[in-house]
Amino acid sequence: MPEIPVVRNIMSVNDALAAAVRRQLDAAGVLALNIMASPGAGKTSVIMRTVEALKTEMTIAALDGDVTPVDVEKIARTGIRVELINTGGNCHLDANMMTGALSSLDLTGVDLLLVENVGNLICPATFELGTHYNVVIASVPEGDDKPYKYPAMYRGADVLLLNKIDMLAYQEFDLAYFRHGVEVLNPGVAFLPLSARTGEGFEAWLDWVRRAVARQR
Ligand SMILES: Nc1nc2c(ncn2[C@@H]2O[C@H](COP(=O)(O)OP(=O)(O)OP(=O)(O)O)[C@@H](O)[C@H]2O)c(=O)[nH]1
Ligand SMILES: [Mg+2]
Repeated sequence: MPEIPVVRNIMSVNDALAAAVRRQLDAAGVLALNIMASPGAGKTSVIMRTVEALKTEMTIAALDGDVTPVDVEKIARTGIRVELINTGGNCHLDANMMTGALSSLDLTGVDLLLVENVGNLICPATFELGTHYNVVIASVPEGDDKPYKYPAMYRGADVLLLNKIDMLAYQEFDLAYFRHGVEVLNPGVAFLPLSARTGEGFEAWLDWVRRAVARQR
């Protein structure tokens, strides 16, 4: 019993910081996406392909929650502003880390901020960052049972990408079973199957991003 008030307290502090982050983003006219997935599902690949497709029509920046600069170096090659949020081994980003990152990342002129969360389907689901939408990326090689195993992550998605659909030809993946699990948890959630490798299905995702950015402007 004694832990319950402490946990509540931590979450309410995080929520207050997240609300402040949201106000900062809104004041700067920035649309921010919290991109969550298991390790290797394709967060960095989706970010890079999105940046390459949209960087001539809007200004994009990125933050990467990680313990090494590997992904930051990849994303930097696209030419956008990107910074590492070193989580020091924590399995998720939180609003306090966002506050620190936004004090050094120049948001001037930025339309879209892509935040790559730590690869994990459990911890990141609990912590609000102040971003506008939760983007969850599932991927074919992970298997079709993931909504059933990680309900909080799937329940909290505002848009769900199913990446690596080029792998459907090589792996058993029951799309109807996957979708049923998603629908039970999150009825009507935007569901966009795509491949960050081949580009198949990517245009629908880019349109979703364009619409979200236009609303924020
Ligand atoms: N076949 C296929 N491979 C992909 C696709 N998208 C990403 N990959 C590959 O999957 C691997 C992991 O991709 P990343 O983008 O690094 O995944 P991530 O989610 O950022 O991984 P972490 O940051 O380590 O959690 C890389 O080898 C990518 O080339 C895809 O659509 N199809
Ligand atoms: Mg990555």
